Amino acid sequence: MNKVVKSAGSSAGVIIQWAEDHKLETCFERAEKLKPCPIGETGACCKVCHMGPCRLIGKNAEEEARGVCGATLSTVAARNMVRMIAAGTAAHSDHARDMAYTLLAASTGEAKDFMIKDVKKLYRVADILGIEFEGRPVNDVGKDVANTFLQDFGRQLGELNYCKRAPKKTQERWKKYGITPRGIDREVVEAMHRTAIGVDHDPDHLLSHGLRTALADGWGGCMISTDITDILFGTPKPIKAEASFGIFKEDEVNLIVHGHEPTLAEILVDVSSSQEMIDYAKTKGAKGINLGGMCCTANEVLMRHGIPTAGGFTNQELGIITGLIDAMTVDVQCIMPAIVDLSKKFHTKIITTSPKAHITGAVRVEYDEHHAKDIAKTIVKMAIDNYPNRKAEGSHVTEKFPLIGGFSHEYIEYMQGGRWRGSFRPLNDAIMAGRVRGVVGLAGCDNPRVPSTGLHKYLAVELIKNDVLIVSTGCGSAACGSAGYMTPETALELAGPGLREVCEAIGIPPILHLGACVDNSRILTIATAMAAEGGLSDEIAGMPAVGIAPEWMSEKAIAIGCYFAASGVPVIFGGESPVGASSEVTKIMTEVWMERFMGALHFEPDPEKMLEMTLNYIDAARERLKLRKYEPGKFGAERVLMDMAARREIKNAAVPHAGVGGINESEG
Ligand code: SF4
Ligand code: MSK
Repeated sequence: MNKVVKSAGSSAGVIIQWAEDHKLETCFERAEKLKPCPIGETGACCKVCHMGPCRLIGKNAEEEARGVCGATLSTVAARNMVRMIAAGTAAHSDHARDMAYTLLAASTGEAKDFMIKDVKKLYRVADILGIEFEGRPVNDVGKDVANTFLQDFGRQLGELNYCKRAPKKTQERWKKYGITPRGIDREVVEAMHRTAIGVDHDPDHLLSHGLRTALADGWGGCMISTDITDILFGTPKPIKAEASFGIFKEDEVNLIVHGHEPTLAEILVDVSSSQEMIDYAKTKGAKGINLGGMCCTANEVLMRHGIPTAGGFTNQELGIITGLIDAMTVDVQCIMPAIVDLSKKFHTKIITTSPKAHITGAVRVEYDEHHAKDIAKTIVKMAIDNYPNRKAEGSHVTEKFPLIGGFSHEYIEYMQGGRWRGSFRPLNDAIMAGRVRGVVGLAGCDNPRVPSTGLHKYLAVELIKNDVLIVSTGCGSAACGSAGYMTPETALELAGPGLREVCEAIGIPPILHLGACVDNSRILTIATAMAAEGGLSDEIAGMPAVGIAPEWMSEKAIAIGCYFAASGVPVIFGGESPVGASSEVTKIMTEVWMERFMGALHFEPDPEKMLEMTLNYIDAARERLKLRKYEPGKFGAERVLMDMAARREIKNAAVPHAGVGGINESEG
């Protein structure tokens, strides 16, 4: 019998085999043993009250099955979906709330280890928020920005500050269907209220509030988090990094940051590279300190400092099994509690840092932004002190791949024309001419229930072959980076002729790493800029663009999928549908949302069908926009994309910077 492939990552496969040979259990084995409950999997189980749980199953369940209270299958499936959206929104947005408080504390001087690094971004954000900034002290503006964002959480009426960033027509659609979000906390609370026993029972009505909650995530929590992180730590610009397990060093202290929050990790970047700590590491026999990352905390420090990543969600246990991690800090979200027991089989210290999250058996060093540097020093010292305890055992692999990350919305604009002529015109023109067929956001988790990272890899290659430009975030980026796809050379080797020319002219990879999961908000700002640029759709809806999360597992992914659908993007998720038991709910989320918003949320487990659906959506949008029919290798006339030499000519007044892979650095 053929052995089941558990991960499509070559190094991951080696480590999984080593773990099996050494009787170590991982999520891959647990996923095999523990099959999903078929009732819960399709949304047919209700447990919102203690007359249940009610399982709405049977031959004619859709027509006949009722819970003890009389709830139909459609009500139950819709309620389950809305609760997932609420939980995902709460996670991103609670992270954003902490970022707002850090900005406030940095601006008042209470968090002395933080300061506003990107003043230009602060001013841009202040401008959008209608906050006066000219001639004012930077910290005063920072305080006003933080306080204005904080109002978005508790606002009861009106609308979120950032709704106005969306194209006018997109806003009008939200108003027409009553889904403009008011306050983030309000939408989450109302979602929980409506889905409690005996409240909202109409599936469409329920799901509309689900969309309003999801919009509070996308244009609220996620966007606030992205912008404040840029303000505090710098707006990303292209930067070299590496990915996969070969980033661990045999002769240095390996300290890994895992989770989602960037604040402590930023300070750890500083502290771990300080001479004081390097000297201390040497006293313990190490040559230095190697800071690396996992999941989205990794993406945050990769985007701004080029800190290497050991990969996404399903790599966390495998990293420990290398035996090379001396300490792993974990903050919030996507942390498997299993890593604590596993770490005890090696020497690795798991350190929980968030006041909101602890795992029994882990070491606890609680993070407090008012003493960030001292806490970071304690953590780095713990990792160094643990280095001499490292044993030779573990599955050491040395494979790693170079990647280029750091594609913020601001940089993508800059790279299309330089400091003076930056715009989205060249991208829009390339799409109009058929050189770029469309754009796909390839995002979401990796998942042990499929050959992990395999669907990301398959779709990434097939899409770029078909001249589709990919923007990626979260574990989608980790999967592509760990496969070596995030380099400009990939365009030469794998991309279709049109996309290859565009990537060559600008010097970019065909898959642009936009950052962490919260940075999906960057895709919203890019789509808005493309709409404003003209020539395509004048709203997000109708663009030749699709969102895909082929291996999703988190409720956060559901919230993201729904905010894209409500913003006008067709979205395709992998795996079995969590509302599959109800054809009514499935219809609402595909056909009804398509009619109202030109967005949808599909679930499709077959990757080939996902690809087909994606290309069909893109081609249908091209046809609607009356763009040239896409034919590989045949393009219409368009403006010439400026290469480096041409750009230098028009930019002689600008200060030249060192390029990365043919890309100039942004001015800020
Ligand atoms: Fe059952 Fe209704 Fe209670 Fe749900 S709310 S568990 S369907 S009785
Ligand atoms: S970390 S939400 S596994 S993308 Fe953002 Fe990855 Fe999914 Fe977590």
